[in-house]
Amino acid sequence: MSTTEQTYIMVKPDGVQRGLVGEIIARFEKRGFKLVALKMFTPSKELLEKHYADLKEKSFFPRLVAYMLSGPVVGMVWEGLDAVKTGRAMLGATNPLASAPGTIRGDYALQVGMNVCHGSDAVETAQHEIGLWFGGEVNQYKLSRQEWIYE
Ligand code: RTP
Repeated sequence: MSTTEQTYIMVKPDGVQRGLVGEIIARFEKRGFKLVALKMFTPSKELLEKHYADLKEKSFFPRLVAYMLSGPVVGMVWEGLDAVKTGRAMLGATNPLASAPGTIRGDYALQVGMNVCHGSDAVETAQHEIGLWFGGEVNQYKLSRQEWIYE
């Protein structure tokens, strides 16, 4: 069953440095999703440790945290039909070499440690991440072009 959902999408430090913020926003806008929150900032180590808590036993965890601390990120909340699953599909596989061309990672990345963007992997995870990164605060508004996206 398809449902209207919110997902947390984040342009990672390499995506910001490479000037891919506009491209990533454009892809979500053009697909038909609604932007309900947007913020640029350098995350704290504590926040990253909470965000990636499920990975803390992994050998790559310290490298991952250092990478995410290396510069500002752009966090966003996108809303729409099946936003979580579709957002992940638009990002591509975690390892960019396994990502299909046409996906963000498949078009702009080569290595897992520099994979440009993050996307929530489940509806519950998305709600948790929106709470962590935005204190749960998102905008509520009617998007006029919605009538031309949904039948
Ligand atoms: P993300 O949270 O960034 O959307 O990535 P994901 O769910 O597709 O993948 P996950 O397994 O949760 O990994 C989170 C991020 O950790 C880095 N990573 N490095 N083997 C490695 O060196 C390795 N594996 C994962 C990546 O930045 C990945 O996106």
